[in-house]
Amino acid sequence: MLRTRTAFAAFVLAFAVSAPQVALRAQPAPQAAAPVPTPVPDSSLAGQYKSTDDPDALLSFYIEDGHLTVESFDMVPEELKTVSSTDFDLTGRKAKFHFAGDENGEYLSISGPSSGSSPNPPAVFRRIGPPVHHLFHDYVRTEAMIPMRDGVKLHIVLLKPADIATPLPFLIQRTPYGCDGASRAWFFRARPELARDGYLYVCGDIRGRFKSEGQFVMSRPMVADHKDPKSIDESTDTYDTVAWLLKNVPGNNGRAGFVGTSYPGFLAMAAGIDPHPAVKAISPQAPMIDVWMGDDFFHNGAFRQSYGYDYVYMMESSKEDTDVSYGKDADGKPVDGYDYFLKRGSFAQDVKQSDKPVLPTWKLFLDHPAYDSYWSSRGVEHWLTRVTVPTLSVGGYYDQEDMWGPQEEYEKLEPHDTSHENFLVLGPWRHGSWSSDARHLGNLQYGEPIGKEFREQIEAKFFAHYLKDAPDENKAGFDLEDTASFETGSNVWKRYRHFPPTDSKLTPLYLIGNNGEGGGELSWSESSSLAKTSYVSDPANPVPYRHRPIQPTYSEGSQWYNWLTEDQRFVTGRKDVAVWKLPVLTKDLTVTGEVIADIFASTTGTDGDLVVKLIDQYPDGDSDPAMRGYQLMTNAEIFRGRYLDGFGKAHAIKANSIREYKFSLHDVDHVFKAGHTIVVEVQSTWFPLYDRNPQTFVRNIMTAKPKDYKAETITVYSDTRHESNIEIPLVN
Ligand code: PG9
Repeated sequence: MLRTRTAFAAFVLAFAVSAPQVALRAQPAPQAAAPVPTPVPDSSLAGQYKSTDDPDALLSFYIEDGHLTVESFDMVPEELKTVSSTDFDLTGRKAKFHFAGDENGEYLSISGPSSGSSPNPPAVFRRIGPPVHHLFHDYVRTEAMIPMRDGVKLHIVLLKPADIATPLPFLIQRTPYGCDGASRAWFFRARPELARDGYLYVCGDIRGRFKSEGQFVMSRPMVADHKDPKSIDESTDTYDTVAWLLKNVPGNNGRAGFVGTSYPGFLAMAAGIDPHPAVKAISPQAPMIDVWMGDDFFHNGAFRQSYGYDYVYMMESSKEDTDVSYGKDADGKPVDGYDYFLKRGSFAQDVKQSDKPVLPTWKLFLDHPAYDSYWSSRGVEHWLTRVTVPTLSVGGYYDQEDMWGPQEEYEKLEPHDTSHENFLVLGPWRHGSWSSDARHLGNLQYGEPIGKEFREQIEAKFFAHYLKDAPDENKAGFDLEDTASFETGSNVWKRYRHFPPTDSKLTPLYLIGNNGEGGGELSWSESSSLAKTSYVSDPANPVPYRHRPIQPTYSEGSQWYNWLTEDQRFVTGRKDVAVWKLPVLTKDLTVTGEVIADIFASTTGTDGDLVVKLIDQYPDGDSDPAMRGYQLMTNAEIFRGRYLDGFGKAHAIKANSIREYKFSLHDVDHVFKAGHTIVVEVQSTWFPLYDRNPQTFVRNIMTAKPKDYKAETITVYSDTRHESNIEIPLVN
């Protein structure tokens, strides 16, 4: 799920990492009971203030109607409560502003809400000039229940700018996460550029969620015939929503666009399948396209246990979102998710120990572990046979939930793109983090606010170009030919006429074993002699997928969001992780396109998983102290062995037979710099994100018994008949 980050929230989050650069005066002691006259704020406090840690964090303060007021690019003006001549509260958000001076001039500190028992340290801002006033349209909020073709009514919130007289297009987001909070302030916070451009913004609750009637069905399958008046799916609900809006909302220009991230991204894509003729542009962002193949719930047949458990608990316990907890240990500390899921066992056991009944999607996981019609009917890729409307797919190279969806969507549509209306934007973002202005993701530095750049230069122009009657000059310039990608390592935006670009060539990088344990070398040439590498994978001691302790996925303080960028050294030394390394690079290596793992392996068991990771290892003397020796994954994926002969049905692997595991590690656009090293790691557990494979074949892996979980030896081969390698899309 996407949690939108506002610039303001970003300051509050930033407090955790930013040490204040000036000593702050103690806060004035609270006044005794007698009412104290509220001081009138001093106009000398007015100004634009910039964070000392984040060059993109700017706040403006000024006096309006006798009150100190704050605004920013994405924060509508808000009146502050005066506490004293130097202290002001933003009550709703529990933030406190304290103005003070030092030898260099005035500064401002902000204290955010405390997290847990420790208060956040204040962020420090310095005055850089007079206040800046931004344009905020006067969005008026109304609600409606819209009848669908089967009589079910769906709830929408409409935000209509009262200060724009010309007809406007609709910009629609449909969501399972609730529209009650949709307001002018929320729109500017979530999508400031689009809010400023002026749209008839519609937020719609989908069936069975929040204020909408009907039944919620997780990633609802598409129906075959959209003409049948009785059958419904997300595409028909979209169609009916547009038809109603055109008729019932005055001041529209007859055009509609859809935007959404993740589940709402899937819903935006559904708007493009047999679309209403008024739909003129869609931007599915991090859409889940197939939750079994490569998005939220399974990857290549491996079940995402912690995510599948947590997300379904959140969504299906009630019509609204329900929090997940892993409980507390004997010392009152939150239980580590690694221990929690290890103790609970197979997914069937996991669900049995839940305080909820078997929720519908848990039942789907339990009864349909393989890719049968229940899952393929949910696969949106099977419907992508035509570019019906201009489509802007957006995805993150570090998306921890739906990395596969946008890449698959673009690739499926591309052969049908005769009118050049299939566009792709990829960047080193986590799930939906193009909504943030940050210049980094975890420890990965971009050097520029790439989310903002994408929103201003591509997204806003895309919608203005296809939806507005007369886009203003700025917005007329939608000039994306096909793909924009932010290349990491070099940290530059690249534009391509097609992705992957034609000059990138898949080049094998061979895993040369060392006839023993642990791994070996990588080489651009094949192995001339037999070499193999073995490790023992024990389901009783699985490799953690991220640093422990592991919090519930969406809980406060959860480290879920950036796990794909974590330094892999925390597992590299384990005996059940095999490691191959290339000698230190003497020149930059640009890699753009899809990476493919092609591994020949055997197991002493009759089932098993293979996880393959491609890693950029930074030099020990890197100029950024945080990155010295850092092992940054650029690509990674898992494959469940029981599906080597097809995803539709599980088959046992013959013990000790050599099998070829060939699967995609997804797209990348990265420069491995001179002085860095390329590393490949292979392991057979990635827990608890992926359930443990018992390594003994059982018909339904969800109900495996404790006795089925066995330690087994995995061997990776490198010889003339079994050339284990990673195919790298080399550009130079
Ligand atoms: N990744 C979330 C999701 C989408 C679809 C199905 C299940 C989960 C989301 O962020 O919406």
